[in-house]
Amino acid sequence: MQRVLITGAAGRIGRMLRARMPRPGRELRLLDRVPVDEPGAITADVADLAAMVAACEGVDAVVHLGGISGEADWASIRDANIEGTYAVFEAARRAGVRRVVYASSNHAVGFAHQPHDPDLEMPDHLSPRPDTFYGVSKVLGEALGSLYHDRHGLDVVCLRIGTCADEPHDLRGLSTWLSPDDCARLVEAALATPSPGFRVVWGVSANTRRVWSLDGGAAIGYVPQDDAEVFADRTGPGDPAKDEAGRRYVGGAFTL
Ligand code: 15L
Repeated sequence: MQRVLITGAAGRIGRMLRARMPRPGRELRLLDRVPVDEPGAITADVADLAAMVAACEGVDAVVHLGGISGEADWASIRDANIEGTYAVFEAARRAGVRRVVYASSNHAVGFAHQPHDPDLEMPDHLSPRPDTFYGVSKVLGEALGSLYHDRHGLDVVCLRIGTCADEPHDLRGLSTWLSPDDCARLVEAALATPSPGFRVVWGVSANTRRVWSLDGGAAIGYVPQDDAEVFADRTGPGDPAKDEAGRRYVGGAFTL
């Protein structure tokens, strides 16, 4: 039996994965700070180390989605995302969990310039250039992953997720979209790939307008199937400042 703990199971991506990850021979252990309406689900704050150690008992891998998924004041980001991600890695170590798949974000590098030439793809592991306190928390989460790999031998795959939604909502999203099905494919690849060590991988679909590389994903066996271009007809220009930010920077409107 493979046991996978999903933190943030009640959130947007958590709900997408809960619908796509069940399979024979796998137990999904769901955790969120708000109750999840599933048998055996755990209600706990990811920053509660004792609760996280208990939740990690007997687990093979953690998919860590929990925390705040956008910009907020520093204290909130610190408590939920930084303390929470520390507690997840430390609990995984104490409980002997071998692998953590960490939902990082493109906002860890949000102020990186998008290439002018769409043939020049951006590599997976760009140096940190956060666009918000939220982005800073994702940089710190990746740094914790690197530390827990180097010092304690955990396998850690950090996914710099783009726009994970049922469909893109603006022009930037035609490039940055990660479909729910591709999100599940990416997480499955991160769970299945043998001995990944520490890696940072873009989370993006096979979008025609994509400028983020799929090489890191390919290296762990991720084969995206979806392309945001099918939504292009109904995705026109929006707020000009936001569209321009999306053309200019990885993080789009988060940089404004
Ligand atoms: C993220 O990291 C956010 O969680 C999500 O709400 C989107 O804003 C997404 O990035 C994006 O960049 O589109």
